[in-house]
Amino acid sequence: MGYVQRVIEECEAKFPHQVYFLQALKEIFESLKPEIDRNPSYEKNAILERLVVPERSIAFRVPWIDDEGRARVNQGYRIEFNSALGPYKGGLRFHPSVNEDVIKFLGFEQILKNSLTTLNMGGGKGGSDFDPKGKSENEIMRFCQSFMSELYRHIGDRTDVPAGDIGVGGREVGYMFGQYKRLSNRFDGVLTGKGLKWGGSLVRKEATGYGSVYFAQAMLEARGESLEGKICCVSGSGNVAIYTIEKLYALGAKPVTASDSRGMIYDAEGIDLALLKEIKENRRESLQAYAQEKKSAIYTPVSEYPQGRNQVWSIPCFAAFPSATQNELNLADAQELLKNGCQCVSEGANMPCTLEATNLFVDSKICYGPAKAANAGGVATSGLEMAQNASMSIWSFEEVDAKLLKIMRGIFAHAQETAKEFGQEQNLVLGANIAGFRKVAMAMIEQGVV
Ligand code: NDP
Ligand code: 2IT
Repeated sequence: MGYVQRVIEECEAKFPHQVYFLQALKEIFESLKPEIDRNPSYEKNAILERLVVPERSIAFRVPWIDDEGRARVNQGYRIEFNSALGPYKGGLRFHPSVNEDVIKFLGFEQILKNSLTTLNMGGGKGGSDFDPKGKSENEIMRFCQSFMSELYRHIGDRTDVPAGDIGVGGREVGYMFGQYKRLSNRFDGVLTGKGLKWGGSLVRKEATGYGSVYFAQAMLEARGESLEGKICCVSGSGNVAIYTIEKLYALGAKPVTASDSRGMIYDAEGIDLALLKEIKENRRESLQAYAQEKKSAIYTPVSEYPQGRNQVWSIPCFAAFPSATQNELNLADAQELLKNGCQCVSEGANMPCTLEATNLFVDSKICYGPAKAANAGGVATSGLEMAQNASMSIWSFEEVDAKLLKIMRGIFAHAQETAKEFGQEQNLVLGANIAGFRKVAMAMIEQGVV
């Protein structure tokens, strides 16, 4: 049995219930095979066995008091996966589905994603099974303060720098930063995605969505294509989806869908971005409100999705931007997209496509940007926020945006070059995984068995 297969099987035996972690692991390791076969030094240095075990896993109790005065408890996590390239870096997710498996898959992906950015960041991820939906402003604040009351002792601007993810945006980062500062008595760049008046970077809020569109643009340009005038389908309606839609409009494309956990909208006139922002960023309401206010929009609730399949992927489009959550696009969705002529998929969310859908997109040779490449703009701009904090400087919107564009184009070129080495120029899954892995593995070898 080959080295890669042996480590996959060991992980399957050790963590049979960690289905998301095993899914991410298989996608990555399968594509590393040709690189591993060429270099016996990886096995000699036990790189894969070391890579799959987090350097440190922290699980903790998060007690808080709700508005009725009842004591409530949630589970908190921070998994500090790999620091070969720099301080642990990665978001915090607050969602009822969060468990160790989810945080492990996200942290594992983050190692290679951060490597691709070319900035010095290791990989980590954290979060809680806390559900922000239906909670008052004060409950959110008390929860964030309690979460940080434990987390603060594990993080630091040169140790571990968390940020946002699902359910964690500027508001939550603010409450967590306030509590960190109070407990540590330090104003450090210990979180990214901070408010613009107190250490945040311009473009961080927009970065993941903008980056995902920049990545699509780079893939298409390499084939003499563009997004201009093209119909696009976006899923999600949170941070990543909103700024994906904003950048699609800026490049002359027409985004016609959005979704949330309760349903989806199809607006043939093009999504009204100002209305979407008002409903999601200010009022924090369901997308149903969009359809009530905009007559050209058709709203389909999840209960009416045929066979439970996300209706977003049934709308014919040139390019698709899955930007909500993991496994939101399955094999049947991928087949339908291709049947309807879809030429490009850029993953804003982490692992939004099932393994079968990913394999079909790769085999079909359309432009397919895997998450760790296509959505790396968010963490890359977090890295730019860290650089500004460390040098006490503030860069303009144009300056940060130009750096983001350059990083995204660089990631595309690096992934494509790497794929070409293996005779598979179009396979950016292979290219991104190997390009990200090489740098981490070399750093681990050079730093010895630690
Ligand atoms: P937000 O919380 O801002 O938005 C998430 C969106 O996805 C909401 O519309 C939400 O609907 C929907 N959603 C979440 N979970 C589910 C679910 N289980 N089923 C259906 N819909 C769901 O998060 P982000 O936009 O920040 O994150 C979206 C994705 O992008 C995630 O995969 C995240 O890991 C990834 N990502 C985020 C980055 C960032 O910088 N924020 C960077 C790189 C990747 P509802 O409002 O109803 O819950
Ligand atoms: O998945 C991700 O890359 C993020 N949620 C962003 C992490 C970060 O540190 O900015």
